[in-house]
Amino acid sequence: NTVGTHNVSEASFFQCRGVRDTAYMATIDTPPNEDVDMANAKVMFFIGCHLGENIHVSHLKRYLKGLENGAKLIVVDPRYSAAAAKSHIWVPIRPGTDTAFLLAIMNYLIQNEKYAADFVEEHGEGFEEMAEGIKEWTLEKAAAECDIPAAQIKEVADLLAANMPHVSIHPGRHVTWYGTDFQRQRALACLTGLLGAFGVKGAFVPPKGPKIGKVGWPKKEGEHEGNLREMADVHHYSPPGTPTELIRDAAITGKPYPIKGCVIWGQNPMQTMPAQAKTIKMLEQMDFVLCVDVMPTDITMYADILLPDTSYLERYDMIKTGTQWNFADEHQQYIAPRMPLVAPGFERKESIYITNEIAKRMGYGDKIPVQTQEELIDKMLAGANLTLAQIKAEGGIHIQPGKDPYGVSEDLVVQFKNDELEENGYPAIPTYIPVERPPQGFQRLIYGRSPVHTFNRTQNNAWLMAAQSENPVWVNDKLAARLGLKEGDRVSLTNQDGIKSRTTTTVKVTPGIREDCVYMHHGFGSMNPELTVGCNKGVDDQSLITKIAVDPETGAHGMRNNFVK
Ligand SMILES: Nc1nc2c(c(=O)[nH]1)N[C@H]1C(S)=C(S)[C@@H](COP(=O)(O)OP(=O)(O)OC[C@H]3O[C@@H](n4cnc5c(=O)[nH]c(N)nc54)[C@H](O)[C@@H]3O)O[C@H]1N2
Ligand SMILES: Nc1nc2c(c(=O)[nH]1)N[C@H]1C(S)=C(S)[C@@H](COP(=O)(O)OP(=O)(O)OC[C@H]3O[C@@H](n4cnc5c(=O)[nH]c(N)nc54)[C@H](O)[C@@H]3O)O[C@H]1N2
Ligand SMILES: [Mo]
Repeated sequence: NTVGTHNVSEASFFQCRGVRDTAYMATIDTPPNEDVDMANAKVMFFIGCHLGENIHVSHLKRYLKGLENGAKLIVVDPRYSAAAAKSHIWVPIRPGTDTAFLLAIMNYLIQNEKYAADFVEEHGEGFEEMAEGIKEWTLEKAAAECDIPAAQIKEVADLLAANMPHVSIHPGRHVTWYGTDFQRQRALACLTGLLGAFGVKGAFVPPKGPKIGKVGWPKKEGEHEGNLREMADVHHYSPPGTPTELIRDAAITGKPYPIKGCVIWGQNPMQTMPAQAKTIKMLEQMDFVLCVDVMPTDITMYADILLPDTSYLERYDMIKTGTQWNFADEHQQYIAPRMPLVAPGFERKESIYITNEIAKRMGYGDKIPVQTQEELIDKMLAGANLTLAQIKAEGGIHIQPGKDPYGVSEDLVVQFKNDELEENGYPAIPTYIPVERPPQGFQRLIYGRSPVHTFNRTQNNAWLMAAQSENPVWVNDKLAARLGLKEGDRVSLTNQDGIKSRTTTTVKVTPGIREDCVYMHHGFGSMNPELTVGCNKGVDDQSLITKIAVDPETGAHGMRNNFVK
């Protein structure tokens, strides 16, 4: 803000959930977070969401409560995930075809008048046009595209219809898969609308959280030119910031202007972004790279200066707020600043100290809003009439009565057709865009979370590495037999561009994955030798993701378009 650059890119948007947020905004005008009332759902519907391996504790609690309460679970995943293992219907879909599946469900529900007609009448916009536009998506057509039985698509649709509106259509989280993801996320939001699954028990229900104050750096005054996205007039539904690919390309080509310095703060773009060779090119042409991290990683190898941040156990941290909104009869709100357990070790400094010292040297000393993290927290808490001292006296967490989150706003509009999208040159109704299929002799590389690790951040944690020290590659049992592979065999992988993994891993032979893909956990195979525990353990999925797919609406990176043998 203060320097005035637009070129800020967060992995959590452009390589994760940004597509989801803006696709829902283009449909219901609000980002969905993961606001599904799973605890009270009659049916939970997951599309490539593998809760239980993907851990967010509060979400997991709601999900487990839902199962305990007898909810039926539908899991759409080419792999037999932990969630699939608990499901009533597992749909082992052909990777990349989910939008076709969703369109067929919607078409079937509409054709057979099994949708929430009153809700659609009251809140829908462009319904007729969408109904007309997706007519071609019969169960049979989708079955052929998705490589699953038509009867199973019907079974899913009927189960949703029989239980609407109390269905949790999970909006997903990591959704940058194929560069066609905005359309799939739009289809999910439209399906939610078709089922009337907003604001009622078990449906999409945004919680009413507590309000705290905001403190920030002043924005640079006056016009700042040089927004790469605006200059290129692309990605009109970009999440906040600049699509990473635009920044990387500008840095490499020097056009429309050179980018010669960068700050990488708590991100690891070497393993987060596809096409590592391009990332290296970008970094090598920089005059200056600053990294702020808690350990040496593959990105810090490229730092001119590496500043050591305090770890989360050594610092005051941002305030966590939320609600216990869906399984206590009483709705509760909480406000909880994270507090240090130990003093910072070695030369580690908290992020506010680092920012302020840099700001002073750059001549922005007079703009510094707070001196310490504690001061920041106190100022934010003032917005809720609280102080840090008070919260400490309350045992570290402040709990207050919450508000009933149920009910549908009269203003809610579900844009089945979005004219503005059309004006910007994108499909106005959810549209299926096929992706390339694996060439002969190759399998699609898909990846996901390890339940015990967090990306590569835990690769130097000796306890977690003892629990899981590498990332076996899941290979379908019939395919393994054809390839002569046995459980535990050590392999390397080569992708369609001839890029070979630097390291090896073992094979996990299982019927729990389709034959056209292989699966591995993300975050392994780090190459920084200073990562004394984690270096060269397992295979880095990102090193094999060399073919880039950019989502036209958002500029986010699709990462499941690569094939390996
Ligand atoms: N191939 C592939 N790519 C992916 C994904 C995938 O599954 N496969 N997942 C995608 C998703 S969903 C996301 S959200 C992104 C995540 O991408 P990133 O946000 O880049 O996440 P990490 O890889 O964990 O990198 C975090 C970095 O921050 C450092 N760090 C940890 N704690 C602290 C701290 O307290 N302070 C500071 N300053 N640094 C800290 C870590 O050491 C690490 O270097 O990656 C995306 N990219
Ligand atoms: N333990 C742990 N938990 C985490 C994290 C972590 O690092 N560790 N990271 C957190 C973050 S930032 C995020 S974004 C979430 C990510 O969690 P999720 O949003 O659940 O995303 P992924 O882990 O990428 O999901 C991978 C699943 O998608 C399936 N899949 C692959 N291709 C397709 C396809 O074409 N169609 C369908 N339907 N499914 C497909 C895979 O088989 C796999 O089961 O996890 C969060 N939770
Ligand atoms: Mo993420």
